[in-house]
Amino acid sequence: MIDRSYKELLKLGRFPHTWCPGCGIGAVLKNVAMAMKELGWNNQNTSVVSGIGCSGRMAGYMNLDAVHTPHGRALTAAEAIKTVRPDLNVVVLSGDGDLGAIGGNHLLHTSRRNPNITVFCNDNEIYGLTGGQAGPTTPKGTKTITSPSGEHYQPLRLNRILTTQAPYFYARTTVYHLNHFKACIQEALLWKGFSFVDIISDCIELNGRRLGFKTAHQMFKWFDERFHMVEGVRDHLKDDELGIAKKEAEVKVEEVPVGKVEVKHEDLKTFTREELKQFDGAEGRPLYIGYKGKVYDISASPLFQGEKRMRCHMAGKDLTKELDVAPHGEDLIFKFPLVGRLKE
Ligand SMILES: Cc1ncc(C[n+]2csc(CCOP(=O)(O)OP(=O)(O)O)c2C)c(N)n1
Ligand code: SF4
Repeated sequence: MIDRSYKELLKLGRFPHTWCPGCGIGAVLKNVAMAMKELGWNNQNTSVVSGIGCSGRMAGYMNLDAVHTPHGRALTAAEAIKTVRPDLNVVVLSGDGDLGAIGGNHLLHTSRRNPNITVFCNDNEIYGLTGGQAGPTTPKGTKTITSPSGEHYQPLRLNRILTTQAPYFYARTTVYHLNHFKACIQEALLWKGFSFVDIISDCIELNGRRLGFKTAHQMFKWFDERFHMVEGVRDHLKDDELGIAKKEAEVKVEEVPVGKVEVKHEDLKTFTREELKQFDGAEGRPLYIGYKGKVYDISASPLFQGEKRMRCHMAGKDLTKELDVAPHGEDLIFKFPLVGRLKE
């Protein structure tokens, strides 16, 4: 039986959606929702952000906290959300015009800062919403409403820009190469750092027809002629390649000081839940939390610093349930000193 549970992540009450029949955006939304559902991402742990354009409507159709930003500003909002709520999964769904033209400067600098967010770019090589003008990724020579005798300029090569950063994840796929498309989405969502999936997609109405394609399927076949898949880990992709180029950030492995002895579970200091409550960070007290039977001192966490000591209401408690739904919760905890165990 086909698993349709991904529909829980869609605002079906807002359907029918505004997109033209045959437009590739629907495939992007559906496959992103399917991948999120498989990973257990939901409205408790995930936010989505879009800019403006036909593609920019995607976030609004998701049953998640969604932000519809001004044109070109999706990455600024996404990075801000991730900064104040590092426990959330943050995903950007937008178009090539929104991300690469008016939002191009943010793309340069957000990718450089490498926040842990994923960007899905519906790259239909045109400004769809506004009537089919040439956009930043429109191939040279393409006839559009603003370039009736063929676009003059070379397109912006998103892959070349994004693969010059220190760590990076850039994937190029198409809405036609379904298995490849799904694999890229999944891998990008799991990538720790900034990941960008450039999804070649069709705007059949305001680009395809002008190019002489009668159906979306004819356009898909054209994608198949223009691009081919490559396998394995790459440093970068050539302009006609579909694949993944990535470079991981160097992970610093903390050295265990010589002579440090691992403390056995039974030798750890025990805390009852009542005792734990006293370590609430107030009035200079340390800030402890419980996780899976253990107690960690998270006083040094940046999330609990500053005048307002944000989130102190979460301290002095067993946060196992909360951290288990926060995808990187465990990673956040384990780097803090283990100071005891919870009394069952
Ligand atoms: C500041 C500003 N400038 C221009 C526009 C007009 N505008 C709306 S959508 C768009 C292009 C969107 O292109 P893309 O991101 O490729 O999305 P598509 O519609 O092709 O999916 C433009 C130029 C706007 N809304 N706001
Ligand atoms: S105008 Fe183009 S991009 Fe917009 S919904 Fe229609 S086919 Fe899709």
